[in-house]
Amino acid sequence: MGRSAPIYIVGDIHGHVRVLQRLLQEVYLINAQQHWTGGTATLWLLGDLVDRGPDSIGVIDLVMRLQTEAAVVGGMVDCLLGNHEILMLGAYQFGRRSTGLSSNFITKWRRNGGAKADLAKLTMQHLNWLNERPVMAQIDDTLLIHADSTFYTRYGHSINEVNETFHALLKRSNTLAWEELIESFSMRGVFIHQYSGGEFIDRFTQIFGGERIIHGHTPISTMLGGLAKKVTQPYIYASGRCINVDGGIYMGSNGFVYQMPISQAEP
Ligand SMILES: [Mn+2]
Repeated sequence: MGRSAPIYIVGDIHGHVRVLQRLLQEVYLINAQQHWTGGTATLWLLGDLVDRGPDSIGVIDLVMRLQTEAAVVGGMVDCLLGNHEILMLGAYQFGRRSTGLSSNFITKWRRNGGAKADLAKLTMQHLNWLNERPVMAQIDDTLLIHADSTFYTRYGHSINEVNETFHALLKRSNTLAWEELIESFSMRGVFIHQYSGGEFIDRFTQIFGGERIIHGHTPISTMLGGLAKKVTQPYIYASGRCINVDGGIYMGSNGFVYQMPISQAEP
């Protein structure tokens, strides 16, 4: 069975709720009142909803509500966890505690664009919702991840295993494990590496399945040079096997929504 409803992918929003509203309106997934009008469409956000921008909690609220509204009409909205969700959750849970190996959790988060007022706005609903989000997903032959990094393999060798390991870790108060996760989740740029990128893509897709990878995390202008403002579309590289959807909204890009092409393969 081929899928018929369109699938949309959105990269790192980083607190820019008005940009997200505009982007979703432009592809008719929401109306001017910010309600879901996408019908049975699927919308995936690839993480880093929060930090650096003006209204992180507003972004979470919007995505949570759209998830509920979409489900009612047979659509689907979901979001992967990015490193900034983990940074914020760590700051919330551990505050100024430190493992002694590096700065405490609040300082680390603030240094990465965390806004202190957001911690007080986080409700149990937000926390429970964030704690349940996946870190990896697959659509047809395409893997969805936040970071252009292979660190995911440290947490499991299947999508389910990685998601379950993350969820178990987030429930524990093991500050060392959290710190290690935050450190390794900040790595980037593996798949575009001039000599070894292709090999990393091969190994990654051999382990997790799929033919290609869609990721965010590394603004396209950081990857290619130039101004974020000029970035208006995904960056497809590694002979089409990698698609970077991080427009660099917090650096001044207007952002974009990536619509996945309909798969030609019939199972
Ligand atoms: Mn990130």
